Formats: sequence, structure tokens, C-alpha cells
Amino acid sequence: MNQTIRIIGVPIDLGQPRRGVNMGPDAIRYAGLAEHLARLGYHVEDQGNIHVPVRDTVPEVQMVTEIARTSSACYAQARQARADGTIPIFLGGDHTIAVGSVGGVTHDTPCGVIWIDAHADFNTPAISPSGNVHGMSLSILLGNGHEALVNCGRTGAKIDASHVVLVGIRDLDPLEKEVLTRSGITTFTMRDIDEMGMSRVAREAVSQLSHLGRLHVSLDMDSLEPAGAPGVGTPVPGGLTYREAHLLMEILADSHLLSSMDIVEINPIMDTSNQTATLAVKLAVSLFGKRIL
Ligand code: Z70
Ligand code: MN
Ligand code: MN
Ligand code: MN
Repeated sequence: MNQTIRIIGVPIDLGQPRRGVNMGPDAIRYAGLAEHLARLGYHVEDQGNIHVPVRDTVPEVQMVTEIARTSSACYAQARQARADGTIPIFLGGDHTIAVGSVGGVTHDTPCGVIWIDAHADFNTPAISPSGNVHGMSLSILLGNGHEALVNCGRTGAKIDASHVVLVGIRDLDPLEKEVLTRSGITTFTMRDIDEMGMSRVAREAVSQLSHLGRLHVSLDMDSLEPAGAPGVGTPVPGGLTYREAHLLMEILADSHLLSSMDIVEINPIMDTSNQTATLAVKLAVSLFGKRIL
């Protein structure tokens, strides 16, 4: 019996100001995600997209309500995907999709989360300089922030601070930095990756989370060096190289603990020739077990 991967599109762009991220799911599909995973031997099913209202039709005061509505639908899909014994891959959309995806996959049992991002997404409404909800997703999952989002799917925190590891971090807001430090979350910044090497970083991440028995990878494509991944809302210089990102995926694959994934923040309007989605597909293929030799 082949394992089943279930693709779930979440075309949400309500967590940040730029149009275009809503086209992420189709850009990733067009780059051949399903075909490449099928070639690895998986049975792949595509559930299509969760309905999200068009940004231009949502008044600013309704934004959090609509994000919560989408998150609940995403939570339900995540929970169902697990109940059906499949491996869900959530295609964003901005990083607010993790509120529902991580929430849903942890409905019955906890799960280790590897959050790969230039940012920590650890703001709250009280400290966020921008107010953009995609910069708050991880904080929401730990139980802090907009109530409608914190209580999406089930009441309160969805994950424990010790069950998440951040990788690739290089852009934090001043107060976000303080709150992140106090949280005790294991964080591998770009400096850590430069000093330790990705191999050690990836192995330490796995070893901290392996007692949980499974891993969710939340891949924000702005973690990568913008030269190879220009199709994101806010490119930040000094990111993961192609080789570092693949090595991370390969070491995570070796753990055999992968049970779900998000691919987020791809903005096809900012991209050239769909190269960011193409890179995301290659990384997913490494994560789901393609070996060079
Ligand atoms: C900033 C904020 C952010 C992208 C997350 C940035 C957040 N810390 N940006 N992902 N692309 O607005 O909270
Ligand atoms: Mn993010
Ligand atoms: Mn980011
Ligand atoms: Mn534990």
C-alpha cells in the first residue's frame, strides 16, 4: 500500500498587504508538485482550494474574522487528512494558513514543528509594528493574540514552545525579539547556520523533536536567498542557499517522521518564470524522500 499525500490549497492573502500570494497554490500546482511526488511512489490526491474571499471585497475591520473563518476550514481539512491516514501538504497563501494546518494536525496528539522562515512570525497585536497577521501566526499557535484565531478549531494554545524549532531567522522586530527570547523556543538564526553548518542545525532540530514521533514542516519561501526565490512578498537578503535548503530537507527526510507540510508566501506576481514555486516543489521532493544515490 502506497502512502497517500493530500494536497490542500489555501489561497489566502488577508494576513499581509500585497495581492498575489493568493495565487500561490496554482503556481505550485503548475510547477508539478503532484506529478513529482507521484514519481516518488506516493498516491497523490488534490482536494482543490479552500474558499477564501477576494481581498478587495473584505473591509479592514473584517480581516481577522475572515482569516479565522479560513483557518477553521483549514483546521477541519487538516484534521480530516490525519483521520484518513494521509500526509497533507497545505499550499499557501500567506503564513496565516499555519494557524489552521498546525492546529488541525495537532487535534489529537502533539507534533514537532519545524518553522523555516526569515521571520519568527512571533508578533502579537500589542507589539506588531505592521499589524499584519502573517507576522503573528506562530505566536497565535502558542496561545497569544487575536482571540478568534487563538481559539480556532479548539480553545487555546495548539503547540508547546518546546515542540517548535525555528530555522533561517534573520529579520525580527524589536519587541518580537524580546518575546521570542523569553519564550525559550529553539531558534537557529542565519548566524547559527553559518557558524554551525546546516548539517548540525538540522540534526539538532530533529533530535529535539523526535520524541513526539512525527514532524510538521512549515516552509516559508522567504527563508531562501532571494536570488533563487524572488517570488515572495518581502525578500530578505542573506537567506538559505539552494544547497543548505536541500540538505535540511534531506536530513529531515532521513528522520522518517514527516507527517505534514506547509508551503507558504509564494507571490507569483513578484516572481520570474515561476522559479520560486519550482524551487518549492524541488524542496518538497527532497523532503518526501528523493535521494541522489
Ligand atoms: C514583520 C511583521 C512577515 C513575511 C512574515 C514581518 C512579518 N515581522 N513578513 N512573513 N513575509 O510585519 O510582523
Ligand atoms: Mn512566515
Ligand atoms: Mn517570512
Ligand atoms: Mn515534549
